[in-house]
Amino acid sequence: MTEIIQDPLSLTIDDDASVVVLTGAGISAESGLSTFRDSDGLWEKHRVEDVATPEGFRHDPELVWRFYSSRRKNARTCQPNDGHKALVDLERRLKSKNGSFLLVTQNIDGLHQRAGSENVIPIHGGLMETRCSNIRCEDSRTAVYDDKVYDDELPKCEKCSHLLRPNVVWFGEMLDVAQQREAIWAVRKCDWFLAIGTSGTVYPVAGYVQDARAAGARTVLANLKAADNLHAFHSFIPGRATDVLPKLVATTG
Ligand code: BJW
Ligand code: ZN
Repeated sequence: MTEIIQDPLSLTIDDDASVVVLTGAGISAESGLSTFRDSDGLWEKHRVEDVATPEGFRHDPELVWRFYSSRRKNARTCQPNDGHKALVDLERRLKSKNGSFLLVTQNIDGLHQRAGSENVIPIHGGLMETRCSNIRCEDSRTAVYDDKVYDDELPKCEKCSHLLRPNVVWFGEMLDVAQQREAIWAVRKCDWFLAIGTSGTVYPVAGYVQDARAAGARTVLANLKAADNLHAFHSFIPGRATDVLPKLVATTG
């Protein structure tokens, strides 16, 4: 049974705790970015297969680049919110005592990094990064910063002349092995595992809560509504990230 907690102030995360936070699109919603699976979310306006799979990119790269170009435009105008900032405060407090902090984010928007979070793994890639789409080209393994929008002429690799692609992880693609290893390592030895603003539908990260719990962590979901993997958490704090997180961080003792 998952316990429902209405008052985040009732939880105390000790200063010397080891904390892993997993965030999803919900934490950036109040910065003005769309989530995927809520009503009016990105998957209501676009078919996942068309814009977030390697097959979709092969079939219609212009469409995929329009999708990510439009998200680049939106992300440029957005600012980190009080939820992002509360996680920066938590990281600083834990690190200044004897605690540890790792933020694994599924978000590609870069808002955690812009807010000042330091120990961040962007496990689904980066919106403002581009790499070669040809897996035989060495530039397919090195992403470069790129905030340009491509509405008509698509970018090509200088080395092999194949199309460049956004440096994001699409369905059916492997996550970065080193990032996955680092995340799982931390998940298996943390005291607290906090998932924030994520529907718990996308694997492998939706399974991290089970690994954390099996290893003895206290597992907490802070989300607007129940996630698909709610049953795996000890506790659920319903609410908006900007309301819940500043209170959760304030209880660090
Ligand atoms: C608020 C709020 C507020 C709103 N405050 N909260 C095991 C079982 C079944 C399938 C698989 C499995 N293992 C792997 C798979 C296949 C697949 C998968 O998971 N499929 C499932 C959907 C069934 N996974 C993969 O393919 C992954 N690769 C992989 O595992 O490789 C090996 C392999 C391949 C194939 C088969 C088997 C193994 C890759 C996954 C890549 C996901 N990519 C995307 C798009 C790219 C990035 C981008 O364009 O941004 O990543 S999909 C999309 O979903 C995006 C997100 O990062 C991800 C998660 O979404 P998120 O963040 O949870 O958003 P929402 O919208 O779903 O939820 C937001 C929540 O916030 C909601 O609940 C709101 O209520 C809440 N909220 N406002 C707090 N203010
Ligand atoms: Zn190339």
